[in-house]
Amino acid sequence: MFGLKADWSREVFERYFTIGDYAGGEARWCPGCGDHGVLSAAHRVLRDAQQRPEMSVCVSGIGCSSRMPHYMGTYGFHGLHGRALPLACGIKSRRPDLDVWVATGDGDCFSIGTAHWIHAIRYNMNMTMMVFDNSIYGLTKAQTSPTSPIGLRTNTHPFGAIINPHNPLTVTLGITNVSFVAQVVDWNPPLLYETLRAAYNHRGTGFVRIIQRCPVYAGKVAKELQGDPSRFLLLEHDKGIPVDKNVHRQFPERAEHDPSDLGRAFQLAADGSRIPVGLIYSNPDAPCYEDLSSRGTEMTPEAKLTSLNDLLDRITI
Ligand SMILES: Cc1ncc(C[n+]2csc(CCOP(=O)(O)OP(=O)(O)O)c2C)c(N)n1
Ligand code: SF4
Ligand SMILES: [Mg+2]
Repeated sequence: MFGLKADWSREVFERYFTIGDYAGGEARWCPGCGDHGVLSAAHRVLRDAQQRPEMSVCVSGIGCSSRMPHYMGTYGFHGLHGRALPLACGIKSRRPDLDVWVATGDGDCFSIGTAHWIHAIRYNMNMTMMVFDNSIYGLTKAQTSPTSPIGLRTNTHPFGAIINPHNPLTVTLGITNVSFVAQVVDWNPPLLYETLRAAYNHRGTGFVRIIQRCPVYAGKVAKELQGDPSRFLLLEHDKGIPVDKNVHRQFPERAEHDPSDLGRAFQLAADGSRIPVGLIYSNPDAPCYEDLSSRGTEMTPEAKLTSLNDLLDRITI
């Protein structure tokens, strides 16, 4: 313990927070599930930021990945299917002082939650948005998701998925006021950590699509990708995600990409021949909705009542 520091109306002890302080209940995901790595990376980001656990909240929808709030030692809200983002935006607009982490799946975000995805990106509230994309509905045991590749056999398409998957990157890049788009795989811990850290430190909605292994229901998808690193293109730049030689070893194909170049970001996202990993687009100057919507949160209850009465008096006849 290092001493006393004022916090709201009470005094708290300042101390060093360890990974254990950010961990919640024991993670019940299947062995080999990529979600474990994402959880560890998020714990590390918070530990390295020394954010107080009670100043963070993890919000989710429904799905295997959406169980994340249970495994965080922060506040949490396990919401309804597809509704992680409106919950997160609501929390952020009333409590802009809290860190908000969103955990959502490819079904949760790109299917039932599509409308919220579009609007939340435009609102650009300061939060870290992790989309765990395993190309399948995992929790409900293998239905086709919007990102299931053609030919993937699922319970809803037993002879294989029949239309091309959604491209979440081009969709997100096309939304007005988009401010941060990154893509990463769950099986490269240093890149995963650095990407989540960059999203966390970015002011605005840090959209991170995490290509995630579901060995139980979509094992073939990730296995093919893991077995062929030349499918990926690692994006590098001074303004991008920091990478070291361990990351280089896993990604032999690399390109310089300035993340402020939206046109090039689109090209990279749309190019079906390579899967970009790293920071695809970033605009730190995009306005954040909560800067406007949180006006008045600092007012006392008495001041709020007076201002409400003034307003009503103005329209009284
Ligand atoms: C309104 C509603 N519709 C459908 C469901 C059933 N359901 C629960 S999770 C889920 C899909 C989860 O897939 P995804 O978001 O990709 O998460 P994963 O389990 O793969 O991590 C569905 C369809 C539900 N809980 N609520
Ligand atoms: S079903 Fe798939 S996504 Fe769900 S916990 Fe198991 S491995 Fe992970
Ligand atoms: Mg899924």
